[in-house]
Amino acid sequence: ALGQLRSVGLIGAPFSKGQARDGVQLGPDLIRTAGLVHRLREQGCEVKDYGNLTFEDVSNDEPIGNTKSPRAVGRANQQLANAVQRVKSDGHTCVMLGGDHSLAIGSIHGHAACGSELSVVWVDAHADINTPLTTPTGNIHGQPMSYLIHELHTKIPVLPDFSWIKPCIAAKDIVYIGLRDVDPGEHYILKHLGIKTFSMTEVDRLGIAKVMEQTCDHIFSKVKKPIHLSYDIDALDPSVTPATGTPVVGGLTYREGVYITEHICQTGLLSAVDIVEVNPKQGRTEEEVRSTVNAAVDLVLSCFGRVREGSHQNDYKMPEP
Ligand code: 6HN
Ligand code: MN
Ligand code: MN
Ligand code: MN
Repeated sequence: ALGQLRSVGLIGAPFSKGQARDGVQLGPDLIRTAGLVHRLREQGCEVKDYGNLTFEDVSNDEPIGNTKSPRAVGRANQQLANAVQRVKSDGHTCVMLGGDHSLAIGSIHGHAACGSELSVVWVDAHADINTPLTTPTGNIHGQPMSYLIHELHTKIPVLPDFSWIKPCIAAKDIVYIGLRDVDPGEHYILKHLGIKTFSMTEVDRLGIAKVMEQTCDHIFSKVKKPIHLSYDIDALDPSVTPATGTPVVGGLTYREGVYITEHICQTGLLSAVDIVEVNPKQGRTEEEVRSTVNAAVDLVLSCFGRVREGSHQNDYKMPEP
């Protein structure tokens, strides 16, 4: 049957300063143009579109150590955190369309500010858990998790416009799926904190169904916390979603990617979703962009009740001859 009527609050965050490639700020409008709101309503969801945030240019945003554009990233995420908190207090499941993955700082922070402890399911080729001191690139989209985890608090140096950020996630409440490009410092952190990870090796070994069973076993071990799903489109294989800034071969198939969102939907605990790193300027053809954006739309739809077996409304009337 069609999904329980769920209300979705949509926020666009056209932000790109967490990394160097132009174009990722075009993600929110592209995903909307592909019909996201209409298709969510068609499948029985109520949708309130809160529109796009607007981010002011930050002048003299000099790197701190290696870390680039800290002030722009700090301010954009503070705005986003406030917006997500509002969407959640209005009673919606929040969908944040990025933009680059540095936006997870504000999205998760704003979600956590609503009170209850969260589980985070992070679907990505990358772990995005570098600190400003372990980052090999200086790009903050490779760092968001490090600012949010209680256990890493003492490893984070002071950055301008980051002082509002308070760690809000416990290492035991995080599950990673899809990893295949993890930096040495990140690997140390993941092992040292005992964070649950399903790299592509585990996806190969177990299959996606067991990965999702074990993901849920892990995050439901004690109390059932609301789930924050942070979905980097580069988790999928570049043959499916090539229009992204840091593609890595050997990724999730379209079917595995959608299975993850179908399963998370079924838990009934999905409370916020990020869809990030869609970058049309990284597509070499129209078709590459189309395929990437369609996958992003389909992932959101299956977060909110779309199932591949098909569905019908409770009052469906069979046409009589
Ligand atoms: N993403 N680990 C690399 C870095 O720069 O820290 C890549 C990060 C990619 C981030 O795709 O959201
Ligand atoms: Mn990634
Ligand atoms: Mn489950
Ligand atoms: Mn990412």
